[in-house]
Amino acid sequence: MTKTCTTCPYCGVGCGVLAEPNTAVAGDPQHPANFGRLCSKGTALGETVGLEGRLLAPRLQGKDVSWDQALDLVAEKFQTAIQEHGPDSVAFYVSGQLLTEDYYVANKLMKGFIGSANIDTNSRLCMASSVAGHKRAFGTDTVPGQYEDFEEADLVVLVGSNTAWCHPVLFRRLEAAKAARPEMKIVVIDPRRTATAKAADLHLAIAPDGDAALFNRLLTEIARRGLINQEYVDAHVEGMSVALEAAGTPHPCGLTEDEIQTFLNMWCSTDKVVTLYSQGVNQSWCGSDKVNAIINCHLATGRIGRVGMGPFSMTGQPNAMGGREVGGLANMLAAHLDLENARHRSAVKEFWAAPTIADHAGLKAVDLFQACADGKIKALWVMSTNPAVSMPEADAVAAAIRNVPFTVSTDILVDTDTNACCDLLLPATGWGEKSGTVTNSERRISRQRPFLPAPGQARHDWAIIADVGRRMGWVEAFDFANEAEVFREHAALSGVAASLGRDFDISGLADLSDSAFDALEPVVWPVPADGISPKRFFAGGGFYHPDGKARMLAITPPDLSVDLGTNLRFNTGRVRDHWHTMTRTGRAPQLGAHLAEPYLEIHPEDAAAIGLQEVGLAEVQNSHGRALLRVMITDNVQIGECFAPMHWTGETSSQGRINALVTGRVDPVSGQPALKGASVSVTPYEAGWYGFAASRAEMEPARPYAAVAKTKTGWRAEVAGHKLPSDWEKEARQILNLNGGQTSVVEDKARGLVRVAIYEGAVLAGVFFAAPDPVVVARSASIDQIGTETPAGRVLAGVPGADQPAKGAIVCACMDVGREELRRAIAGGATSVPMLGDCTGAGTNCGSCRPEMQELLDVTSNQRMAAE
Ligand SMILES: Nc1nc2c(c(=O)[nH]1)N[C@H]1C(S)=C(S)[C@@H](COP(=O)(O)OP(=O)(O)OC[C@H]3O[C@@H](n4cnc5c(=O)[nH]c(N)nc54)[C@H](O)[C@@H]3O)O[C@H]1N2
Ligand SMILES: Nc1nc2c(c(=O)[nH]1)N[C@H]1C(S)=C(S)[C@@H](COP(=O)(O)OP(=O)(O)OC[C@H]3O[C@@H](n4cnc5c(=O)[nH]c(N)nc54)[C@H](O)[C@@H]3O)O[C@H]1N2
Ligand code: SF4
Ligand SMILES: [Mo]
Repeated sequence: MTKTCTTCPYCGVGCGVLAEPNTAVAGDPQHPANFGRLCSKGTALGETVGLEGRLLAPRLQGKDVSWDQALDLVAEKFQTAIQEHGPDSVAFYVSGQLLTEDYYVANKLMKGFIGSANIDTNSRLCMASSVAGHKRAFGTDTVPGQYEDFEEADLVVLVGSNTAWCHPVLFRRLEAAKAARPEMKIVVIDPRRTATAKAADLHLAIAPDGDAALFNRLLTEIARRGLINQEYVDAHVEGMSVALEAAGTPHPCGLTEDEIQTFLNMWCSTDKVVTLYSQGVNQSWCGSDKVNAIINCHLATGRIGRVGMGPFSMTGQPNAMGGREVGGLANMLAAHLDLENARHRSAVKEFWAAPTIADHAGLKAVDLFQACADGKIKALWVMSTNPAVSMPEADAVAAAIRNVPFTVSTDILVDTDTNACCDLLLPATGWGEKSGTVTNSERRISRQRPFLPAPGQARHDWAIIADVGRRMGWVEAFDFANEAEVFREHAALSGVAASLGRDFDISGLADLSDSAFDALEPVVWPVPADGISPKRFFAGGGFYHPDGKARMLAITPPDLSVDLGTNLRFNTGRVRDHWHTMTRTGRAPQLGAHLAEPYLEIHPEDAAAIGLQEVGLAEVQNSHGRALLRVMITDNVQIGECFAPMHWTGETSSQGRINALVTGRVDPVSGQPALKGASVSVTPYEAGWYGFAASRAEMEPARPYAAVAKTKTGWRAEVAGHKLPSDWEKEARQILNLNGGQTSVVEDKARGLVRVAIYEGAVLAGVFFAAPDPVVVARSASIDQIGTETPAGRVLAGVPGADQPAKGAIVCACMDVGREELRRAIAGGATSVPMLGDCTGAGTNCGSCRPEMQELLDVTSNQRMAAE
C-alpha cells in the first residue's frame, strides 16, 4: 500500500509519520526530528481517525444547515457587529494546532481586513512568556538552536519540562545520546519528581516559581568565577551590569545550599550546556522573567547558537512555532514584524493590498474572554481549541462564551465542552485529511499530507476562513486556490520582512509550484531567496534590537513567602498518553488504559493531615470552582503542593475539569496565565459508595463522581455516589446504559457489596461492582470479558481466572503490557528494563514507559532489601 509522509499532529517535537489509507502508521525513518521513532500517542494515531463523534455538516443551534447558510450567517453577523460597534467588537480565538496556512488566512482576515488585532490563540496559554522573553533578549522571537544540540551537549538542564512524557521522542534521543556518552549529564528542575526527574542525574525539587532566583544565583556565580565571556558581551550584549546587580541580591528558591552548589558547579564547569524549558517556566505570573533569567546566563557566557549550547524553549503544540511565524498572537503582526512599528504595518498593509491594518494590540486570551463576559465582544469565532476546558477559570470562560451574542466554533467533533456553548458549529477536516505545513521546536517546517478523504461536508480550516473573507467583500484577497498558494503568499511576505531586517525569512520557498509544495522535504528556516541559511542563530551576535545587540535584563525574583494558610499550591500539567482535552487520544482505548481517571497527587503528610484515603476521592475547591479527583498519595510532590492533570472534560468526567480551579492571574509582560499557580483547599469527599463499570455501551459521566474512558470492548467508568440507591439493578442499568438483556445480581448486604452482570443472550454486555470503599476488582479482566460468553459466576467474582491473569493498569501502551504483568516478570527474575522488555515486550517500541518500568523494578528491589 502507498505510504504518505506526514507529520504527527501532537507535540512540538514534530515527528515524521508514514501513514497508510488503512490508518496503519509508523515513524518516518527519514525525518530528521525522529528518525523513525514515535511515542505512544504517535503510535496510536491510527486509532483516532475514525468517524465516530465527528462533526460532518455545519450545525446551527443543533440543526444541520448548508455551508452557504452557515458562512453567509458568519459574514453577516461579523459585519453587523463591526458596523455597529467597531472592529474591536469581534474576535477570533485560534490554536497552535491549526496549520500555518489556516493560521495565515485567519490572521490576514482579522488584522488586515477586519482591522482589529483581536485574534489571540491558545499559544497565549503556552508559549507567550517565551515569546516575550525572546523578544526582550534577542529583539526577535527566535529559538537559536537545533535538536542535535541536545545530543552534542555535555550538560542538559530541563527546567519545568516533563520531557519524558510531553516530548517523548526528544527525550529518547537524549537518552540514546547519554547511553553513548555516559559522561553527559541531565539535570531536571521541577517541584515534582516526574518520570523525567527519575531518569535524570540530578533532580532539583525547586520551590514553585523559584526558577528566577536560581538562575540569578547562577549568573552571580558565573561572574564570581570569572566565566563571563567578555569578548562576546562587549561585542554583542547590553545590560550586563544591571542584570548582575539585580542578580546579586539573593532570594530563596527552595533548594538547599548543597543542591545549589552542585548545580552551579555542573553549569559553570561545562561549556556545552543546553537549558531546555517548557511550561514550568512559561505558565507563571513571572514566566517572562524566568525566561530572561535563563537567557541571561547563556548570553553572559556566550553559550548560545553554538553546537551543543544555548537556551531552548520547547514548543508544545505541533504548530505553536508556525503560529508565531504568521503573527497569530494579538500583539504580533506577521512574519516576525512588529505591530507597534509603523513601517512594518504599512509594509504588510501594502503587501496584502488591505483596506486597513490593526494599529494597536488586540485582547490577549484572558482579557479576550473577560471582554466576552463584559458584553464587549459581539461575535466570536473559536477555531481548533477547547477554551471551556483549557482556559483558566474555565467555568467563567464557558459562561463568557455563552454571553457573546454570536459564537462560532470550527472543530472536528460535535461534542466538546466549547461547542456546547456555541451557536454555530463548522466541520473542519482533521489530521490525515488536511494538508499544509507545521513548524516544530527547532524551526523545522514539515508537511502534513492527507491520506484520507474529507468526511461528510468537512472543509479545510483555511478554506472556511477564506470563504468568509470573500463573503465579507474581500474577494481577491481571499481567493486562494489551494494551501500551496497560501503558503507561497506567506513565504513571499517573509521576504518583505527580511528586507525590513527581520529574521524569519522563507522567501526561498515563495516560488514553489504546487507539486514542489506537495513534495516539500522537512526544512529548517531561514530559507532566504539567496540560499544562504545558517542553522543556528546568534553565535556571532546579530541580534534584532536596533543596535544589533542582545539585552540582559535585571530580574527581580518573586517573593515566595506567600502564606497559603491551609490551602495547597495547585500545580497542573499533562499525562503521558493523553493530549489536552482528549478529543483525539480519548478515542484510542490503549491510551486511556495508562491513567483512566482524573486524579490528585498529594504528599503523604498532607494527605494524613487532611484525612485523605489512598484511592479515595478528594474535593478540591477555591473561589473559582470545584473538582472531585481520585487521590494518589505520593512523595513525588512536595509538602504543601498538589498536582492534577488538565485533560478531563465535561465529556469524560462529571467533576474533573480542573481548570475550573485555575487562576486567571497573568504575567504582566506576556499575558500568559499562571496555570500552575492556583491555590486550593482539599478535603475528603465522603462518598456513600464507590463503583466500577464496564459496558459495551457508551456511558455518561453523570453521577456525583464519574469518569468514563473508551476500552477495547466498549467503555469503562469509575463512579461514586452519595446516597445508596434503593434499587441497585436499576442503578447499574442506568450507569451501564443498557436497557435490555438479563441481569445477574449478587448482593452482600452485610458488607455493602453489589455486583451486577447484564447478558444479551449468552454474551456479557456490562458488569458493575459497587462497595462502601473504593472498589477492588481486576478492572482489565472485567473489560476483557465484555462481549465474551464468560459465565456470570466468573464475571461476578471480579478476579481474573487462572487462564486469564490480570494485566493491571497499562504501563506500556504500545505493546499493551500492564503493571501486574510486569510485576510477575519481576517476580520471575527480570532485574532490568531490557530484561523486562525481553520477557513482556514492554518498552520496546517508543520507550516512553521505561521510567515507569524502572520504578517498578526499584520498588521491588527496595522491598526485597527491606525483607532481607
Ligand atoms: N502527553 C502529552 N504531551 C504533550 C501534551 C499533552 O497534552 N500530552 N501537550 C503538548 C503541549 S501543548 C505542551 S505546551 C507541552 C508541555 O510540556 P511540559 O511543559 O513538559 O508539561 P507540563 O506537564 O505542563 O509541565 C511541566 C512541568 O512543570 C512543572 N512545574 C510547575 N511549576 C513549576 C515551577 O514553578 N518551576 C519549574 N521549574 N517547574 C514547574 C510541573 O511540575 C510539570 O512537571 O507538552 C506537549 N506534549
Ligand atoms: N491547567 C492547565 N491548563 C492548561 C495547560 C496546563 O498546563 N494546565 N496548558 C495550556 C496549553 S500549553 C495548551 S496548548 C492548551 C491546549 O488546550 P486546547 O487547545 O483547548 O486543547 P485541545 O484538546 O488540543 O483542543 C483542540 C480542539 O481542536 C479540535 N481539532 C483537532 N483538530 C482540528 C482541526 O484540524 N481543525 C479544527 N478546527 N479543530 C480541530 C479538537 O477536537 C479540540 O476540540 O491548554 C492550556 N491549558
Ligand atoms: S514525540 Fe510523540 S506526540 Fe510528539 S510529535 Fe513525536 S510521536 Fe507525536
Ligand atoms: Mo501548549
